[in-house]
Amino acid sequence: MSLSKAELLDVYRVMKTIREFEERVHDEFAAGEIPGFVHLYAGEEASAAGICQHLTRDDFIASTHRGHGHCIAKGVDVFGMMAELFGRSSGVCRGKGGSMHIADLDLGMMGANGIVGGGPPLICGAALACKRAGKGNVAIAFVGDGGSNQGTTFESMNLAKIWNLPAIFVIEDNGYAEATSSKWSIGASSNAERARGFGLPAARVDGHDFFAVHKAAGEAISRARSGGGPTLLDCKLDRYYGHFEGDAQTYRGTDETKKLRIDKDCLKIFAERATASEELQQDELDAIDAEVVALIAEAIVQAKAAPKPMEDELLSDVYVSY
Ligand SMILES: Cc1ncc(C[n+]2csc(CCOP(=O)(O)OP(=O)(O)O)c2C)c(N)n1
Ligand SMILES: [Mg+2]
Repeated sequence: MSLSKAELLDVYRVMKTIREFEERVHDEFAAGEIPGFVHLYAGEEASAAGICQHLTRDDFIASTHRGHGHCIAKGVDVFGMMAELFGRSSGVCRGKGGSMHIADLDLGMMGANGIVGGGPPLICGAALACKRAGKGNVAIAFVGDGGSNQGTTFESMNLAKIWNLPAIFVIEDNGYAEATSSKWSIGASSNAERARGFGLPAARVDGHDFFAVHKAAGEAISRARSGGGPTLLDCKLDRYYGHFEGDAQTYRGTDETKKLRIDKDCLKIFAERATASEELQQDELDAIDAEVVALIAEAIVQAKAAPKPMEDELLSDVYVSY
């Protein structure tokens, strides 16, 4: 499945936007500018980009507590996201949700989620709606390795199978659930093996390699679109930062993250492949880098300048009005 030049440039822009967003949020959080809990996605960009590159705004995704990358890849506005993190009224949830509740239902982005394992049941509902509507749309849950051990994930795989839903479960195995290693916490030999136990086709994928994720996702999504049912993708990848901002990471080797940035940088791997094949030129990528750096810097300036929600808005948008 080859991508056009415009698509390749778009993929790089998405991955770079996620990386820059996360690096700047890391600095702003350390400076005490961002309230609440923040979990960064830096290092995992190829997964969000490789999956969402196949989607339209009529397809659905459900995310996790580590949701910024999924939101950006699904097209959520980075100005609204940044303002949301800063708790400002121009945020996508009017500054009342913060990092773990970013959602944009108009884009099929069903939300980041503070409940580990909360996404799989949600996408079963969305996938059932897609199936009933009959337009070939799909619903995808991103799930961490920790979330993959939740009963909700197992029940959802089973439900997706018996109802033959256009649902895809993307396990983002970044090696840890907080400080618990996925090397010993996942039964069977892998999540792919577990999924096969439920009767789902499954593939193990190098989550640092955009092209590998994109290919596996393409097969799973086209099967789901044409009525072939659910799939699980088991993506092995790494997070560059701690579980949350402020995590001392005593459970990681001293140079583990330093080495990851050298050996396992999905942006670098993508750029090397795309320039070696002469599909893209380095100066085109440099130009995107400069544009993205300026964009995120401006998003921070605007977020800081935006007002906080007013006291009389405290109870609005808390519950849906029917
Ligand atoms: C139901 C539930 N149990 C526990 C927690 C606390 N918690 C938050 S994140 C996390 C670990 C999640 O690990 P993983 O699914 O691998 O995602 P990652 O943080 O690695 O992206 C836990 C246990 C929670 N938020 N929800
Ligand atoms: Mg994890």
